Amino acid sequence: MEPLATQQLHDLVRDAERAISEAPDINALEALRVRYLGKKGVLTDQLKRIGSLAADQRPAFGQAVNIAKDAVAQSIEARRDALHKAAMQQQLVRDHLDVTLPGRGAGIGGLHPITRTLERLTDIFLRMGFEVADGPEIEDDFHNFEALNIPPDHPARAMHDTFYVERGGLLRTHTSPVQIRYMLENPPPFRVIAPGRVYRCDSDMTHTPMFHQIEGLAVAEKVSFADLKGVLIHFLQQFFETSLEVRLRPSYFPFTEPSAEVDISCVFCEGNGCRVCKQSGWLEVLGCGMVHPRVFQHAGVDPERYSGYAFGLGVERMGMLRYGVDDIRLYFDNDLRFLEQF
Ligand code: 2NM
Repeated sequence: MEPLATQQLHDLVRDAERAISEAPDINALEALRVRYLGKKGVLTDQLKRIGSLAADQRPAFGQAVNIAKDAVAQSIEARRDALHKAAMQQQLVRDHLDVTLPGRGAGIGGLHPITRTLERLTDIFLRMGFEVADGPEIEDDFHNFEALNIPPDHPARAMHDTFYVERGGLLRTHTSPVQIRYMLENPPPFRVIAPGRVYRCDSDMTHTPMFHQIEGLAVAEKVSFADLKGVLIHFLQQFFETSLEVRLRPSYFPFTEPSAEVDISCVFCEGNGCRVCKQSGWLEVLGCGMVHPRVFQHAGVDPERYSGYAFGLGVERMGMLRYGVDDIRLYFDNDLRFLEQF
């Protein structure tokens, strides 16, 4: 074989192998493959020289070119392998994950302050022998108004105070209809509280269209106003965890007679006068009274034989006084910075 051609082939392979071993990445390697082994590649071109060689040298030269091409192809494969392994190794280092590190922590949820307050209020009454009753939030005129001796022309019945729904339904404006339903189904004696959502067409600094109430009712023979006072004083001292002062002022509700509004000595200034109690030293916390005989008649209870007391309070307001929440709207914003404080 012509030594020159063989020598050139040798040099080509040597150059190719150096370039391949130094190829920085897969793209560069591919370019080298095209350059040496492609259809118009440097080694493929060598075969075209065959025509210019003596006939007896052609087989050996052809074989030499094929061997050279195989060698280069093998080098490319080896380099491709090496580059692939290096890339994998790099990715392993870059994406290194220490599975033994402690997690970020999901944080545990908590009950909404209204739920907390509702449960706390309910708990105190359960310990005093009350049971819990519930009923529908969509009520009718009879259970929400008529049975409670609220006359047809009473302002609470106006469209702008009550949410009316189709077919004469309405969203209960207090939980008293639960008490009416309870009396219609259970003979005295009993003590029952009705906690739950109530709705009034009202929205400003101190009112939200939905809020929560607990109303209580005790009916038996010879239940007195003194019983009512005793229960309320005990309840308020339990809820606020102090031996605060309790004061009853005469008031009016259509469903009780007599009726009273209940004040406690201000829990913020202990009665000395502050911004919250408007310098009066007293905070109004609930309404109460002796159940009106007409309510008993509507609810199937004999007013000659039985007497009863009833009371009602707002859960949002009680929570605000107990936990120092100064704006009712905070309860409904669902801002975690507020909620996490409970
Ligand atoms: C209050 C104030 C006074 C009350 C009355 C009744 C019922 F159904 F037995 F007649 N339940 N709740 C009542 C009485 C509610 O809220 C300020």
